[in-house]
Amino acid sequence: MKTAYTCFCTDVIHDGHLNIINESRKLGRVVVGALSDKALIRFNKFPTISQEERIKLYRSLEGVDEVVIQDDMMYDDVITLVHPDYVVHGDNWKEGPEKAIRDHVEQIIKTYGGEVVDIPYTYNEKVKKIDLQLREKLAMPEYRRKRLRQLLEMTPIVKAMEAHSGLTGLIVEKTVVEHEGKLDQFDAMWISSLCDSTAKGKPDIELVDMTSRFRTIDDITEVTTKPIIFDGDTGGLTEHFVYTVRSLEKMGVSAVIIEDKTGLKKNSLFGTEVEQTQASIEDFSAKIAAGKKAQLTDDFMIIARIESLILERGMEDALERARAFVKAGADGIMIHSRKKDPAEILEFCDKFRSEDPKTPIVVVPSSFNTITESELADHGVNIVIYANQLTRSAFPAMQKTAEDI
Ligand code: SPV
Ligand code: MG
Repeated sequence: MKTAYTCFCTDVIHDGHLNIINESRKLGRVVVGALSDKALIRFNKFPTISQEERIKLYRSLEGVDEVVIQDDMMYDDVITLVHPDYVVHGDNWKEGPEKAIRDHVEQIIKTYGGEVVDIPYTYNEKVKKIDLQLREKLAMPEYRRKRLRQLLEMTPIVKAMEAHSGLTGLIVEKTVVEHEGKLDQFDAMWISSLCDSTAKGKPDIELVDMTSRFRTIDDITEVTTKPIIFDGDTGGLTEHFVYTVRSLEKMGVSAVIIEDKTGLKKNSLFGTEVEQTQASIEDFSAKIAAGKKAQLTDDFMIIARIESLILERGMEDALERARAFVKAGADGIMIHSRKKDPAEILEFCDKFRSEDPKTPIVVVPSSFNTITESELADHGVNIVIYANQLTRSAFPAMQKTAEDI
């Protein structure tokens, strides 16, 4: 008997999936692959039920003979395991980034006489409604908020891209590319103070107030589902920060990063070219502790950003602060640098990791931009933030268009 294989990456079964099973039954024994959590995330589909629940769901479907886990979104592992005569899929994978997967599968199974079978994609009102309901579920504050912690558990490195408007939020939400034979995407959004200020034509000096920053979050959450890391600048007065924490939690933001500066904050990339003052370890620790005490959910994260390398205060100062801020309750440490060479960042990560194997490390490779995500992950980095690239690329393009016209 021949084997027909189909891969499901859904939490809800609709007419389209049932149609694929029926068509597969006509070809032979039906094996369904459940795409693993890890692969789903890379594929821009965040699971709302567990991998085990998905397997149970697929097993319960009439006409399914076997369910296997598919860990590789390019199908290499399951093709070796199942050796299917047919790989059945909706014909929507003939276009867009998924075409890379189809081409790859076809190339491998052709070598032993296997065939790809494209079934006309089912898109009726019921399917549309289910799609929409799943998206809404991911967008709701209680789901969105916990997603960053879930991602930290499930993926080797979380990739966040800046967003400062509904439109840039949509770009981060929807961008999926094929790279070296795999699909890739961003996991989260960074609401950068620099970009939020720049979009308003203002300097990055905590001049754009929290009410306005929250409005930006609102614009973004209305049209996206991905988790949000908020650039909280210095966090302001501790008495204000405790309110900010609760407001961010309520909006479904997953984390706030606050930097250990005091007085008039300027953008870190100015370094020592402008006057900037680092907060004392005691004062900043007290701010973190107050924020942790104020938060209502266990999901929310307060991440402490250390400016010692930016302000040339040395590695030991950075490490001493990291220890103190974790002790004060920080859920993560962001270490920043404006050097082109990543050496000092990697040295910090290695030293911090040798004493603290767990606390997430965040980096922003704007200056040290030749390093790769996997190199950073090898040094213990958990979150990489592309902090201002959309703004930096859009601004000269708009200026040039204005000049041309
Ligand atoms: C931001 O994006 O506003 C940041 C990161 O704080 S940086 O611009 O590198 O300081
Ligand atoms: Mg900032």
